[in-house]
Amino acid sequence: MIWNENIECMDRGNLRKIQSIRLKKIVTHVYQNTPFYRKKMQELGITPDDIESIDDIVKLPFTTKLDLRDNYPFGMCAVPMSQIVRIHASSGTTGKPTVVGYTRKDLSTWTECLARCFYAYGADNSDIFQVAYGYGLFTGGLGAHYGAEHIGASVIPMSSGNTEKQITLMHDFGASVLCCTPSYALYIADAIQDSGIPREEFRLKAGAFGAEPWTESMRKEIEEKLGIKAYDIYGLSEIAGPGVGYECECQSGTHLCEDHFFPEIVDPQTLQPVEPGQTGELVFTHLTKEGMPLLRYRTKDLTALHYDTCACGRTLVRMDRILGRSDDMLIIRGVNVFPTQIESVILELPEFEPHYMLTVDRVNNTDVMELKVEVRADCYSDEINKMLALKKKLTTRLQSVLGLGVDVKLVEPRTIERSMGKAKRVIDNRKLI
Ligand code: DLL
Repeated sequence: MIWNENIECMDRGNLRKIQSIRLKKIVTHVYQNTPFYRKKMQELGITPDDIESIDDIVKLPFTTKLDLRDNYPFGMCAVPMSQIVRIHASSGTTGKPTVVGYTRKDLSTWTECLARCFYAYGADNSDIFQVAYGYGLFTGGLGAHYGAEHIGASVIPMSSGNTEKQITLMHDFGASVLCCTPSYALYIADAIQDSGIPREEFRLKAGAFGAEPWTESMRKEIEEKLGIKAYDIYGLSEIAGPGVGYECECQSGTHLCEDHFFPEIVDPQTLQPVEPGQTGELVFTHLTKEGMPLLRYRTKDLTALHYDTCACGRTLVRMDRILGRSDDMLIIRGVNVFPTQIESVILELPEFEPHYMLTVDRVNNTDVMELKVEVRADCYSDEINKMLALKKKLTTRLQSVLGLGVDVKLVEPRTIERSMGKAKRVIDNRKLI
C-alpha cells in the first residue's frame, strides 16, 4: 500500500527539481533567521544566491551534535518560540541533551512521514497499534502515536516497560501492530512464551522496530518468535524522530522521505561525498522544516544508499541497514569492530539467544574482549564437554569474522539484563582508565 503515491513513486528527475527549489528556500530561511548558519556561511564566503540546485548542497557547512549542544537549548531555532508547539530532546551519554523544536507544520510533516511508514507495512484504519516506545522527550512514543492516529488506526499508548501489562492488553485488545525497539520486541516475545497464553490468541501481524541497530538475523528471530512481519523504521530526533525512513513489503532497504530530508553519504574522515552504493556516514539536510532546520547534519550512522526503483514501485532512495554508528565502532588492537557484527555471528548459530554483553578492557596494554552470551534453554547442558564444544564453535566463528580472539563466556538463558528501550550491549572499560 502506498500513502502518498505522487511523492513516493515520483520520477527522480522531478524529485530533484522539487529538492532544488526547497533547498534554495531553506538556505534563505536559515541565513535570515539562524545566526549560527549566517555566521557559518559568511565564514565560507557564500550566500543563498550561491545555491541554484540540489547539486550545490556540497557548498554548505556541516552541522554536528556539538553545534546543537553549543546552542542549547533553543539557539538553533529559526522561528520565534511563539511558533514552536512541541519540544523533544534526546539524552546523550554525556553533557546536555540535544533539543529540537517543531512548528505545527513540522509536526504535520513528521506525522505524514509516519503515515507513509505504517501504510507501507500494510496497516490501515482497521489496525490496533500498541505503541511501546517510550513517551516523553524521546520521539519514539509520540511520533508513532500521531502517525498511527493519522492513518485512522486505534492506538494503545502503552509506552515502554510494564511488560506483563503490555502482554495482557496486547492480548485482550487484539493489538495488530507493535511499535518498540527490536530488543524490547524479543523481550516481549520471551515474556509471551512465559505467560503461557497460546500465541494463536494474539492478533499481532506486524511490528515497527527501530531506534537502535539490528540485523537480518534478529529480524528472523523476531518474526519467528512473534509470528509477525518485522519492519525497520529509522529516524533521529534532530531530523524529525521515527519515520525519516521505513521499509516496504519488499524488506529490501529502508526508503527515506527525501522530499523532506535530503540524504548524502560522505566519507567520515574527509567529509567528501562517496559514490552511490558505497558505505559512509549518513548526512541529512532539512528541505521543509520551519522550526529548527539543519544543514548537512552528521548523523554518525554508517550505511549506503541505492537509487534504483524498488520492486514495490517506490522511487524514494533505499538505505541499507545501519551498520552501526561511527562512534559505536570499537577499535580493538587496531581492528574496527561493530557490535552488529558480533550480533550477526551469534544469531547465525542456532544454539544461542540474541542476548549478549560485550566488555572491552585493557590488560597489560592489550585490548581484550569478553563476550557473555546466553545459550538457548534446549541447548544448555550440565555436561562440560558439550558446553566447551559450543564455546569453541562460537569462538572460532568470531575469530574468522572479526579477525580477533574473543573470550566467550556461555551463560544460562534469561540471565543477561533485558532492555525496554535502546539496548546497551557494550561496556568499554578502556575509556575509564
Ligand atoms: O531513536 C528515533 C526513533 C524512534 C527511530 C523510534 C525509530 C523508532 P534518537 O533517540 O535521536 O531518535 O536516536 C537516533 O538511533 O542516529 C541511529 O543511530 C539509531 N537508530 C534509529 N533508528 C534506527 C534503525 C530515535 N532503524 C539514533 N536502525 C540514530 C538502526 C537506528 N539504528
